[in-house]
Amino acid sequence: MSEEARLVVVSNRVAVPKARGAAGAQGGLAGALNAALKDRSGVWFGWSGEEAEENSGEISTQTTDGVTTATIDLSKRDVDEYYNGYANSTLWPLFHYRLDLAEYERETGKGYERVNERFAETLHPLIEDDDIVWVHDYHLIPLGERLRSRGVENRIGFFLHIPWPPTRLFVSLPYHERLVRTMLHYDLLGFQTQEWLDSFLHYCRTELGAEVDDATGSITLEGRTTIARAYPIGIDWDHFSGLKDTGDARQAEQRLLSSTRRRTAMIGVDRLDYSKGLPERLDGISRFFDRFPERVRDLVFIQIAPPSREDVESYQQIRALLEQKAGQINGARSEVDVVPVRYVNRGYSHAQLHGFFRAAKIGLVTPLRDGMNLVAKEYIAAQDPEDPGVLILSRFAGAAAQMQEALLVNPHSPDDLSHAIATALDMPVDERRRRYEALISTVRYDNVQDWTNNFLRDLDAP
Ligand code: ADQ
Repeated sequence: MSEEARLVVVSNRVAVPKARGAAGAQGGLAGALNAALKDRSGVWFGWSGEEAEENSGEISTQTTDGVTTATIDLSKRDVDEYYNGYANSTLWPLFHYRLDLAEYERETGKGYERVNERFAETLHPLIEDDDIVWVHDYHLIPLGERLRSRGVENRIGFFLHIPWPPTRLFVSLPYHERLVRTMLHYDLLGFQTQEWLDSFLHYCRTELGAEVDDATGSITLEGRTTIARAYPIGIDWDHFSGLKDTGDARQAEQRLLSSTRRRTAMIGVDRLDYSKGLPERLDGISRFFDRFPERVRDLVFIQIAPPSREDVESYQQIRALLEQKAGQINGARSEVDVVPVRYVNRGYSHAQLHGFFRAAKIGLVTPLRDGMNLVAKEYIAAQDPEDPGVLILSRFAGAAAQMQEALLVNPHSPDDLSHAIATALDMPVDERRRRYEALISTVRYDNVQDWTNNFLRDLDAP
């Protein structure tokens, strides 16, 4: 592989590779990127996650197993404006169709541009002539253009992990045109699904007047051509399915089974984020128990949701709302020996999640909007092929395009959710197996290694 170009990956945060022998211990995306970086003796550049008194310009590097990570600290102001501000209070809600939550502040927009400029300035000297550069996600949209302005002519690709909103929503962003024009400095743009790609191409055609070829994804504006394509991300199948035989997975499975006894466990696993549809999910469960009060003895719902982005106000609100709704269901429906909803505010390892998924005969993945959603794929990967559970999946998750054999629902409709839960609870094993077999093949073969290889193949050779 040595004749391949060296790879430089850039993302907001960097997953420092585990020491030799423990490489399998890290999850999906980080593991796949590290594998690609290792093949190509690459560098992974990003924010350390630390706040410094002031920007020193210092890069901290570490090389493990042939992969070099290079990180910088950010000042408190940078973190507030770039990360909590523009990335997570403007772009994230807007790209998840939540205009009601999107904040448009001049200062945070400037902070976003300033940090992207700093990334470019610090990264530039690390890039060698033949390297290819792969930039990730909404935090770093303008980075490619910033590098170009410093004379970087290498091939640079960008992958967006979240949805791209319809043009009519996107134009509510001040300076939307400026942001998209920066994207046309990349050689290759990757989106999770055809739907997000179509929205992006529509914007380029109608708002920028670019020449767009839908068949090839080529976008030409002012003499520059960029290719945009859909690359649906998958899970690290070998790693995740291999967790089945670990002590942690077995223990977690037993723990859940013994605590639910004859009741069917239904599970949700999400970061605590308003895009994941958690309050709406609880409304659906509440509707189910209103309709079938006696089934409180058949079903227990376990929601695992560790807090995220706690410095952003909308994230504090969602947490309070969820606690309130879980409390209401339990207050109305509990018996001395039965509590219908268990809400766990912490994260677990992938091995433990594997065990919980396998013990739960229903997986509830109901985001209001999601770029892809890997939990849906992990849930399927963890099932027992002889006695698989049923996946209830939001039609608004990117994953729904590939996972049509799940029970697809509208996550905004309590009736739809309640009906799907009843269907899943009573689904005969033959039908469960039939759906599982269709789903497992996409989860297994459209995996994260495939995704990395497809993107890098197109970035390597136009
Ligand atoms: P996320 O919004 O973080 O990612 P998702 O794809 O569902 O969403 O999860 C990523 C990983 O986090 C999964 O491996 C999952 O197991 C883990 N995780 C989630 N909740 C957890 C919990 N409670 N405890 C422990 N681990 C948990 C963004 C986009 C997605 C896209 C991914 C990858 O929003 O749409 O699928 O990037 O591109």
